[in-house]
Amino acid sequence: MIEETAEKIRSMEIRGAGLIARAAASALKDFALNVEASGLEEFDRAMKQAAGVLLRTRPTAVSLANAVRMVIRHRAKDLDSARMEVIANAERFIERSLKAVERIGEIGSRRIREGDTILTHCNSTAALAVIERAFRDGKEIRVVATESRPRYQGHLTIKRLDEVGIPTELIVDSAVRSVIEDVDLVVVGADVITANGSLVNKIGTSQIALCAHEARKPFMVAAETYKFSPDTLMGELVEIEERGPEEVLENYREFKHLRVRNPAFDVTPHQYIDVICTEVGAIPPEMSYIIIKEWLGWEISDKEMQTSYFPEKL
Ligand code: RI2
Repeated sequence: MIEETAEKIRSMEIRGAGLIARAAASALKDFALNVEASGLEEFDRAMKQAAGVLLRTRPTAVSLANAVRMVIRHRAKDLDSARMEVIANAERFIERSLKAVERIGEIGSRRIREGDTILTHCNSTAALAVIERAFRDGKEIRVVATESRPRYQGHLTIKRLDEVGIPTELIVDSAVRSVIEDVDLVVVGADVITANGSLVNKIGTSQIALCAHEARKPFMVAAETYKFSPDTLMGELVEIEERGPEEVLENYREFKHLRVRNPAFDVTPHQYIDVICTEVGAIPPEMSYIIIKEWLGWEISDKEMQTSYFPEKL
């Protein structure tokens, strides 16, 4: 079950930062339910090993690390209570995560006005929640969606918007600057928000933010609190996942002097972000530390913080 879910996340059959986190929580729940262990120590060891397999699938998404950590942490003193606690943790995480997306839709949609044209990039459940909520509230809106090469997650976005009934234009990623004057605001999701409020999101996001900044168009990020990275408080840099060259150029092997690069994410500096809509409120990026401290429970001085939560240190 763990390996199966890990493979689906690796191959991006399961994708999107929130979905990955929920899938990991659900896999850990099943694992906790079924794993054979003679005692608490063996159970913890098995849980950590399973967590490591999931964590190694997609290195950038902090939602995965936050979910795994929230699920496997327990204070139980015996095997049965530990099992129950882990299962309850997983259920709580999944429920809260789904509620968070709904609440983000509610909060974020307040920034969308009647007649707005919204540009979005890639395929984000949280960003779509904002857009769909505005539409359901009766606002007449339009969307411009990018293709989001090389994996074309933009196609998932236009499919969803079409089902909902929102008029949408599809553009190639490089057309953003040409159309930005027709756009009223940008709404994107997040893979990671760092302690200083910068955004790590699908490759191309930072170019869009730059265009929006130049054109003085508001740039909104829709992100659950578990997309904020406690690790960055201790100066850790977010690892940017590099995916295979075949995603960009199928016949890349035919070239002798070519190296195809495929970074999956890029970093948008906090100066280009107007607001981050979370389930606990719409905050300026500079307030990210508060989210990490108050909502994720990490402090700069935290001892445990020094050890981070990557597999080998779990
Ligand atoms: P939600 C996606 O990553 C995109 O970068 C998207 O903006 C982000 O996850 C957030 O998605 P990928 O898995 O959690 O397609 O809002 O690489 O759905």
